[in-house]
Amino acid sequence: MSDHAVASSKPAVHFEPDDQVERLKTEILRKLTYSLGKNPSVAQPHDWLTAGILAARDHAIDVWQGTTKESYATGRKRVYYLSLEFLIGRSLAETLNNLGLTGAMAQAMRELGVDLDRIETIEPDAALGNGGLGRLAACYMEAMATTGVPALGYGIRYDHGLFKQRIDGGKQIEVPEDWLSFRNPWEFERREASYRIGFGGSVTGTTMPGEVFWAPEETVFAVAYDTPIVGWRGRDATTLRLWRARAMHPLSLDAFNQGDIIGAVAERNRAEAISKVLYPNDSTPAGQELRLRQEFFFTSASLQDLVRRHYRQFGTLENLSDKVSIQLNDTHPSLAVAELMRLLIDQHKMEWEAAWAITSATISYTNHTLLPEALETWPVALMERLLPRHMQIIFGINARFLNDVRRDNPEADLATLSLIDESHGRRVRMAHLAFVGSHKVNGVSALHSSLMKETVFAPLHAVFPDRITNVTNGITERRWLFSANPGLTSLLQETCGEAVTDDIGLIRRLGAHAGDTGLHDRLRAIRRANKERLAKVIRQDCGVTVDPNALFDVQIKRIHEYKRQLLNILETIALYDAIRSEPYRDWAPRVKIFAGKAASNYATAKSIINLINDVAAVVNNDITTRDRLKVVFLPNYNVSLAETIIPAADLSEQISTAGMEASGTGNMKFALNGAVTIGTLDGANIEIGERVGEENIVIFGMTAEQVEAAKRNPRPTADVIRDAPHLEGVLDAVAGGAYSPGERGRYAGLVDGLRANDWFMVLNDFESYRQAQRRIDGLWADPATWWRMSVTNTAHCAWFSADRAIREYAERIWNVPLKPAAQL
Ligand code: 26V
Repeated sequence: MSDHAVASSKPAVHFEPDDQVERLKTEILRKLTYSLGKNPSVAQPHDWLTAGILAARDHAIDVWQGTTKESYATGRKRVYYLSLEFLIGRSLAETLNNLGLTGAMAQAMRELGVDLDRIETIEPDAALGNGGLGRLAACYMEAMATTGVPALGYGIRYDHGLFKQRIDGGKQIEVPEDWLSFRNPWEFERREASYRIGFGGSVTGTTMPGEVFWAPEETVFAVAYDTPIVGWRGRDATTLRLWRARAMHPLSLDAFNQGDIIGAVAERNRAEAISKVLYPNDSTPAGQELRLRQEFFFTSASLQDLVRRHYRQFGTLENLSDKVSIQLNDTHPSLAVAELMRLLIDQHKMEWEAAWAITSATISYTNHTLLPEALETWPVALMERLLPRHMQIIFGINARFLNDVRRDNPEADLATLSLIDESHGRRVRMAHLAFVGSHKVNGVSALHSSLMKETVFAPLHAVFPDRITNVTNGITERRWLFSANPGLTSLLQETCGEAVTDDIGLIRRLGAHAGDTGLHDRLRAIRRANKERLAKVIRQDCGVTVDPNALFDVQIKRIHEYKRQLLNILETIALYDAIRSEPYRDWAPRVKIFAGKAASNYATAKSIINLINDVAAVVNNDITTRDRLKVVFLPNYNVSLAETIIPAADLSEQISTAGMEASGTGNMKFALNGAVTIGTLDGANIEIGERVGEENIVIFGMTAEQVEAAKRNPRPTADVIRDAPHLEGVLDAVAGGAYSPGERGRYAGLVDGLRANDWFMVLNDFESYRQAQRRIDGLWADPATWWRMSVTNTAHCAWFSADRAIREYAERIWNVPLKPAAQL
């Protein structure tokens, strides 16, 4: 092979380290000067950040174009990941890390007089999601780039992401988020990729394929914005394509000329409202027309885009399911089933049966919650008004489906199978639509997937026994271990081999050293440094000084009754009482750390935040417990804060009511970073326990089966309280205003609610949880045991890599051929 051939087979981005630094310096200065129009002498930190991002982005583009070219050239099957949420967080550190440019960029910036670590922290979080579902989508985009799955994520480019949370007088205040205020240097606007999205109007014509005519009353444009997401070692990149809504006619000159200024921009405001703001709710489906408009808007734009791309490349849609997989992230994009049918039949003149075969072979659906109140339904009347053609198609799907069922099984209960729920007014069941229109439907943990078969989807499962499958969630170790915890990563490289960052499976070599006290000492030092960093944040954001030697006990996630932050804070009160009644015992010092947002209309969740802060105010000011117990609620939980908190956690609280947390993904991040889990047998906790071993996780509480039984046949509250000796006093204190002296009745309703109906088993699980916490005290007091547990957690959590999850999707759902797998 000639020298030339060798050189050209190298990746596009490859320089010797010194070259890299010099080259990056030049690039940064060029960006500063020619893209931002700034001279280095007057550049502000934000200008350096933007210049750094633009320089990094150039490298990402090289990778991206390589992947795109290869994907066209080989005609490989593509995955389209449709999600109303992508909770990305910051991108500079992760991109540099994946490109292998972190060190060179830091050096280049240093030589330009800039501290990279500092400017990285002023990048705004892209918070285009509420919680687990949105973060999962972000992890999967990066994992698809890493595993070489050709993929495009579709979503909405919200002007305003998830609200910022302030805590004022102990209460949550929502403040609008404005991540685009300095522009978004990562994205490319693609004016040429814009589509018309219709709403309302009427349907005319015959029922023959291609002869149906939908004349929407209203049309808006969807304009694409693309961002490359680079995988590990910069081998491949995926595309995040987010849609922005624009008006067809941004200004009505007629109205303007008549002096009607508001009327002149009315159409524009109505259209652009669609991509204005993320619905900040993961507690109940919004049920509002704007939400349905958002769902259809991004689904239709995405389907039109992928159908057009496919048609251009192959000149036919007959082979769509061989070349395309569409993954629905929950039911939010489930109109894709009807929209794909519409495009195939109305625009491409296909027969119904052929269109249906293609649609269901192409689409698959992930379910993320079984809580009945969370399952989306839309009134038929609203759908008929907003999407008349889609409603017809849904009726058509339903009629054929129910006919087939009736033919095969005349006894079947059609009311439970129907896509239309007739019991609460007529409503379209979006989960049924997604289920029927998919070839595979997956849950996100083993328990969740089996509960799907037994509960919400039992009737559909009986008709399609091979459809439900499980893919337990995963997380990207690049962000959640390598980037967030560089200290631990270096130790892992040293102990398990440098290759651990390419093959996370090697992390299990650490297990051989689980009892090595020398290793424990090093881990303790790493954790200690991470805790000091978090302690600083706590001091800044909560005004509370905490001791990094104390056990950091962490519960960070959305505030929800089923996640049971209330159980945690009630047990904290019991501990506080116990310390006060025996102040001379050698209590293990603890810092109770909470963070999380409550949906703005979720009164109980907000009241729980208030209680945590009220308890914090009392506990933190009590000199009896001063060195032993601190309680903090860190405001404005987001991806970046999680990256600081997780590597500093000793104890991970995963205490949902069994059967209610579909999977959890925070649980995996903590365990991989070496925190010990206290948790219920719920979601992926069960699988974490299976991997780390039952002696390395602290499990308490009722099982999902016991919860079901207790809901059907509740125990009298008096009995429950009698069996939990410390509970009565805690409840009385909270209800009586001991923690809210300024407003004694503040928590009366909260406590009355628990006493009247313990739906989430807070009282029922209290004693078991309290005892589990005392077991934790014992384990913590014995460092050799504690650190053995910690090491074993890290050593056995490689399986929770998002790469493993993506490989399972690729093999079992998408049928996408894989590049060779690393061992997990
Ligand atoms: C939850 C609930 C709970 C109660 C009432 C209504 C309601 C509505 C929506 C939701 C959650 C929305 C979907 C979601 O974010 N699910 C989360 O998905 C994660 C990724 O699969 C998973 O790890 C979490 O367990 C699951 O809650």
